Amino acid sequence: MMIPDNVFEEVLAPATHRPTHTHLPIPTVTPDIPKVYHQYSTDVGHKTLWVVCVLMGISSLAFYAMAMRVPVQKRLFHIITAFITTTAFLSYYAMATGSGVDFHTTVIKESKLHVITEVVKRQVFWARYVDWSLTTPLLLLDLSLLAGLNGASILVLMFSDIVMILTGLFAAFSHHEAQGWGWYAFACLAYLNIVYQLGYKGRYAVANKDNKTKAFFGAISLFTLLLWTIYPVVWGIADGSRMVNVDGEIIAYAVLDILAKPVFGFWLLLTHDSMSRTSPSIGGFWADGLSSEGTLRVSADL
Ligand code: RET
Repeated sequence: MMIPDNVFEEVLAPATHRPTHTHLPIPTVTPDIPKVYHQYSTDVGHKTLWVVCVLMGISSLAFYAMAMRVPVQKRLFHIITAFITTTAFLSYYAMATGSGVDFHTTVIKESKLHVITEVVKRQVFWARYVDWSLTTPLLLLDLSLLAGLNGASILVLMFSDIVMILTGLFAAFSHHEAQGWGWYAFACLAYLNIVYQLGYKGRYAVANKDNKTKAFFGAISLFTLLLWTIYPVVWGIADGSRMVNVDGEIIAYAVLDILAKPVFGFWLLLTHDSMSRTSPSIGGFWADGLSSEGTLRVSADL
């Protein structure tokens, strides 16, 4: 899209903001006509979206190829990780081709007089939130399985994660600033619970594993938590306070997404493959399907 960022436009105050009660005294402070700012992405943002789309596609192909090279019993991490980058590929394709994006209007009022001083119409790429609501639980699942976290903690992690992303989406589309920061606070609380579950419960669970797995989980979970903490910071300065323009936001999320998905994925799968003797093997339904389980039960009865 070649529309310049921060296009400035002055409009007449909407009818609802013009005084209608003629019997009232003439106000001593005449409200200014609100200014409308448009914040769009430009060619730089558009190209960045395409670059990330291609990188996510290539990584997905590499992860599927890596999955095929290991026996099905050892493929769980490969499949989860390939699904993560495939979802990101689809979401970046949507954003690069102009889908999954909408305009969000924020009305800024002068605090005491409640007079509208500014109206900002900014592009919000909601496809990101669809992507994150699918991929962040999968990223956490990768880490939970690596640590050997119990089912209850995994469920709590998944729920907190979905709450974090959905409240983040509500924050992005809030009607006014205070409401938006309220949603943001809920999302941050959910994120703190993720940090607790992964950082505390995860470390506790991995303590029963071998030294290599312990060290690897320590490193990759720290990398993940540090990286994930940057997302709400970017949100705060981009969508939240609009200090960073839309291109800056696209570039920041692009770097973070590449680190959080393809880099994380290659690190996880290459290390997992190199530890193949100690990594868990999943048999039963995962490897053999339902029919062979039935056969086993019949023969066991005889
Ligand atoms: C939001 C805004 C509201 C507050 C918080 C957020 C956290 C988002 C996170 C996203 C992680 C995304 C990843 C994507 C990978 O491609 C929703 C930005 C806390 C942690 C890892």
